[in-house]
Amino acid sequence: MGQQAPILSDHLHSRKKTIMPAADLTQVIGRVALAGKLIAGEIARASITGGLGYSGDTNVQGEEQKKLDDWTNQVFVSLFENCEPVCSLISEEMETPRHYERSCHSRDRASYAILVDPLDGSSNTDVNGSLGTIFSVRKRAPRHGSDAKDLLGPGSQQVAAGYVLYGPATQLIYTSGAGVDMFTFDPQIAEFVLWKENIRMPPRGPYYSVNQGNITKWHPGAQNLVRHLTSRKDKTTSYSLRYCGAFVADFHRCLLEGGMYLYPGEVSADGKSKGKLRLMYECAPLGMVAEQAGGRASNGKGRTLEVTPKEIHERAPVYIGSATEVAMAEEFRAEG
Ligand code: FDP
Repeated sequence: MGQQAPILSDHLHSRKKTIMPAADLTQVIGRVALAGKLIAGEIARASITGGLGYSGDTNVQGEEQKKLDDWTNQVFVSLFENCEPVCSLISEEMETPRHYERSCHSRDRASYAILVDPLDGSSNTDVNGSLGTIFSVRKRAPRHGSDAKDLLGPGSQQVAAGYVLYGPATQLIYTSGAGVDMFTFDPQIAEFVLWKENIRMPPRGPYYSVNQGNITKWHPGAQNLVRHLTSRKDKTTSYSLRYCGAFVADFHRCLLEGGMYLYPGEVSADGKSKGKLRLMYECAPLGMVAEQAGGRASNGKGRTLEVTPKEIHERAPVYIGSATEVAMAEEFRAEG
């Protein structure tokens, strides 16, 4: 038998140079991993337990909720109820933050907020497509209240971020400022096992991922960018389209094989360009992962991690992936 790769908890205990102290990191990522295991199990069985389809409710963004959106959100609500030092949970599925007063620390130990999209790509639930969970961790200000005011800073303030991908295998990817590490869930031992350490994203890639059916709704810069990527004049304009419909799954391909995921702003009747993805718990966390792996994330005009949100559910356009393709997107965006 060869040498066994470390399991997630052993790996976390041994981490040095991360932004969060190892003890806090271990607790928070450990809880996310537990959520990932529970969610992976529920998704796998949902078609035989009646767990698919719509719940009949709408979320804070006015989108129809799937039963699994609600179920996965409840997993985070209950798992973080007793997870010192996390004292606030912000979720795509909840209008206001959930505050756990007893987990607040003010003097001896930092407290944190976790921001999540519990089920990314939920249009894929009923067709057995890839899904994800995205998370971001931010340190709370020393005298914070139960609201989220102190958390409305740029994504560069994140102290950890990552995602769980529910595909043919369940994988957990995280960063806490010391590179990006990737774990695969081994159902035989019910543990996440280290697969790749300090992943580097290729500086350019062969793929772009976008809902191209929306092309006529985008601003001209994004339309021209996609025309350029597919103009097939030479190697640098001959990209292949891959689109899963789940940000996590499409980003994961960029991380491993290079390329770019984009969700440009759609131009509304009043001439304003509005994104779909949420800045604080979708774009910023994957932006941190991208940068830690040598890639980039931009809103088309500048670095995603420098955008200061005005509210927790704010949306943003996003161009994320290999440095070459994101720089190209910014050039086209600058022209229109
Ligand atoms: P979903 O609404 O299904 O949760 O951010 C949400 C997201 O999925 C991304 O995961 C995905 O890439 C995108 O929206 C899909 O949107 P379109 O249906 O417009 O392609």
